[in-house]
Amino acid sequence: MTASTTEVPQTAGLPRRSFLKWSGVAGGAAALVTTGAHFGGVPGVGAAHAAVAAGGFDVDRTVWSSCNVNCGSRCPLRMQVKDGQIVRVLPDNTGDDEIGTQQIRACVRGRSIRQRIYNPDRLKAPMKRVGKRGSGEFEEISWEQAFDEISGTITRLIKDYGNESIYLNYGTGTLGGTVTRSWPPSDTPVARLMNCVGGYLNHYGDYSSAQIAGAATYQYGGWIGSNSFDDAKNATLQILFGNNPLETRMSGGGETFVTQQTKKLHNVRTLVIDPRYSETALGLADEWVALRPGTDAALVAGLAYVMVTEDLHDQAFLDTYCVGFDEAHMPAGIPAGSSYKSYLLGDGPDGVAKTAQWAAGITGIPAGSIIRLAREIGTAHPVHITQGWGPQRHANGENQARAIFTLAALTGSIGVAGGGTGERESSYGLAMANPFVMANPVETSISVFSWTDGIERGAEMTALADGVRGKDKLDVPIKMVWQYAGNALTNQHGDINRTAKLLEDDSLCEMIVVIDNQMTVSARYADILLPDVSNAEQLDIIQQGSAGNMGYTIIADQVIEPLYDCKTIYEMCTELAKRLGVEQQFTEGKSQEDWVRQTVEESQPDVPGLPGFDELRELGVWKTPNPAGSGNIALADFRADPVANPLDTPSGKIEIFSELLWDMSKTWTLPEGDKITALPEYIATWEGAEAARTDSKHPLQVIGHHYKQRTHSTYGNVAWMKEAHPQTVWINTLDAAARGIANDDVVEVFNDRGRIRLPARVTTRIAPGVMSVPQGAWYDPNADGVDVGGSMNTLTSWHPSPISKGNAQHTTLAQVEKV
Ligand SMILES: Nc1nc2c(c(=O)[nH]1)N[C@H]1C(S)=C(S)[C@@H](COP(=O)(O)OP(=O)(O)OC[C@H]3O[C@@H](n4cnc5c(=O)[nH]c(N)nc54)[C@H](O)[C@@H]3O)O[C@H]1N2
Ligand SMILES: Nc1nc2c(c(=O)[nH]1)N[C@H]1C(S)=C(S)[C@@H](COP(=O)(O)OP(=O)(O)OC[C@H]3O[C@@H](n4cnc5c(=O)[nH]c(N)nc54)[C@H](O)[C@@H]3O)O[C@H]1N2
Ligand code: SF4
Ligand SMILES: [Mo]
Repeated sequence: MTASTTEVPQTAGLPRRSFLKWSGVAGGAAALVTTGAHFGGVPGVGAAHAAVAAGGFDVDRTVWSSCNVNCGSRCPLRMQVKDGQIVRVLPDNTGDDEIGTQQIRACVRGRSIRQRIYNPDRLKAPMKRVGKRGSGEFEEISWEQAFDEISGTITRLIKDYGNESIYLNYGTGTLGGTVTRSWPPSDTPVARLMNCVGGYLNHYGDYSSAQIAGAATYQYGGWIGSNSFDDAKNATLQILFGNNPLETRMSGGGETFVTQQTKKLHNVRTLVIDPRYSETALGLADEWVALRPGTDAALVAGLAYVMVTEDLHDQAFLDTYCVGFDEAHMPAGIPAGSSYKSYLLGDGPDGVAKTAQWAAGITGIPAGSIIRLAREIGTAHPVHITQGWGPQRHANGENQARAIFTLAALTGSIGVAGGGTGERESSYGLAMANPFVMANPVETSISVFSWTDGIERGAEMTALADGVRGKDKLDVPIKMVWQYAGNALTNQHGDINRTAKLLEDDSLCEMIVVIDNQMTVSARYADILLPDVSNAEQLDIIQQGSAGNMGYTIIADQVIEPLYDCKTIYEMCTELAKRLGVEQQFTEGKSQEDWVRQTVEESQPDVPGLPGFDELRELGVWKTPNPAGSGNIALADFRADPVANPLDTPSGKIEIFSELLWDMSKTWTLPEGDKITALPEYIATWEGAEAARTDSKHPLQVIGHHYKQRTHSTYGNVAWMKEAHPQTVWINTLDAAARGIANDDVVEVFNDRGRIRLPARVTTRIAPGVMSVPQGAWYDPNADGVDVGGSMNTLTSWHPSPISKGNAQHTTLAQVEKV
């Protein structure tokens, strides 16, 4: 494939989702009606400064705070203080146990937050690197010196290289905050500071959902979500593809409660399609369908072949609402044999019929099961289909996601109650304002996953080869990285050993500023390390809580004084703004509390019933049910009238064949073996299921599921959590037996990029040929370079996905041996 001057399609832009990162948020503010009720609640218990003795503890006061990490929930926490110290953490006690009015009970992590706040790893004073970068050698410096050095470097870099040389790295440690918010970059205090001095190099996409966001853009014209989980009660069949709400949405504010209750009350038959027998398979599934990672598009093709040849698909739906299913519904000028039906029947360029036997050979699911499942799916209506983000965090992730959307189209269940689009479930959230955000004068952005390329070879990166947006190419490499509340500088990015080596060379990236409150893996790579307070040490508003059919907001008050010599991010950015001559622009003369008050005031018109700041502060958490009633139905308006409510695709319809991708497949330059296809075809990739069978050195696929011990790396240094949920590698009994590995044996998992050491969990809960290393453990190389922390990213690579240039971190091959 060759590069040409064709423009990057506009639709390639990640559609700006509402503030809620975790779900396609239902509707807008306009139709919102609310009861304005604060559900239940014991008067006085929530009051910020009331003296409360609870559970026999003698405490001075109970203060509403929160857990703001990036786990898909946002939990209110009631922190009890005695003599200036948090002595006890209690969950939400407002509401009841009904869907839509439930208590937002914190999970085990939030309840152990004291061990994070008072952790021995807490950063205590500003520090400057003295040894080689990454050596972990620092000396304490004054705040004055830290601010002077950072502002001096920013001024020099802007003069020498321009604002595009300064990058804000991904970080979601305070995703729930508003003034303290750490992602998206545009909404952070660091961005506000940089915008006052000309802007910064932005990123698009995120480590969570880069590929599915790209997929949704081409197939649906943007991020539309699927029906909410409580709507599954209206289905005859529920299917979850790599969707694990019982572990990844763990609180009463998450989907754990909604999915469990819906299943309990309505008992709709449920399939979980996942290489692992996940917590969700355990808790919800009537049938677990175990497949090889990265093969969902092959499974869908096998199912679709049976449905189409047995006439079990919804032809009328496909004719009316879709482009590209069959030859009669193709864009003009596309060669014959390019439709999805032709692909299925073997009438396309590859000449291969996608029979159940064909799919069985790729997915590892028996052909008989595929035929049975196809008949079940084809005769059930409506079918509630959602996918998590496991299927798309792969080298062929865009096609994985699009294939699952296509299955939803074949069932004709899109836009109806009990159906779904095949995207991730949506949930209801409040339309809150965020007055703190300022526009970035720089329009250039790179994919979230390509910042290491930006350091290594930034000026060579182009739109058509690397997905640079806003410009044909980057002019300068990245010279400075801000890492605020993130561990993606190493631990959460691909290939830690390679990343560490890149960062060690301080002639490339000249300045790294890390702002965290723990001595994390990424913090070791800082030139200047700034100790932030924890959220218990400052006031903020947690805007976008959302649980199924309930939206909520939390005023997280200051519980204790800042520990050690820590400062708030607002104070840090204000001091830097002062030195850069933009203090007035940055603060507008306002305090942090002023910004929180303004956020409430500006939100009130769009969130009817939202109390004022002072009342909210007393209430702590304020909840309101979805005014539209139970169950959000994605694309209901499109289903009702596709002409009046077209999608944002070029055709206005669901594009099973995407002409934009067709053009990209001819104009983009891709690494050898990578492929962009106009149809949601199965693509065998580097380090994929088929590569495993021919790679004698590294014959096992490894995924890194999201684990209850941690939220990524956060809480990874909390003793209670490590004890309750230890780090282990999941290995199938057959693979373990073949290698003489018994349960609890210490093993090493390795490939050419690295080696990790951890105990084995030998289990039939994972498919043969597959391992899983829960992602987020803290990288900890010993003298031999073996990572005894057991971090998944010691094994992953930098190789991005073809369309979104996203992180394909679940696509990894390795071998395992007993130590
Ligand atoms: N192999 C593999 N890698 C993955 C994934 C995967 O599935 N597999 N998942 C990816 C995904 S989906 C994501 S979202 C990313 C997440 O990557 P990150 O956004 O980097 O998430 P965390 O590791 O939780 O890092 C959050 C950081 O914020 C810090 N923090 C917490 N509270 C505060 C605070 O109040 N102030 C400050 N300044 N800092 C604070 C924490 O100490 C921690 O260092 O990881 C990605 N990496
Ligand atoms: N406890 C906890 N909760 C979290 C997080 C956390 O770290 N800990 N992280 C939060 C964040 S930021 C995010 S983005 C979400 C992540 O949410 P997800 O991305 O959905 O989580 P994963 O665990 O990566 O994947 C979900 C499931 O997909 C399966 N899977 C992997 N590959 C495939 C495949 O090819 N096909 C199919 N069908 N299934 C596959 C995995 O085994 C897993 O059970 O979770 C959030 N919630
Ligand atoms: S980690 Fe998530 S679910 Fe658990 S307490 Fe924190 S916000 Fe709630
Ligand atoms: Mo994520």
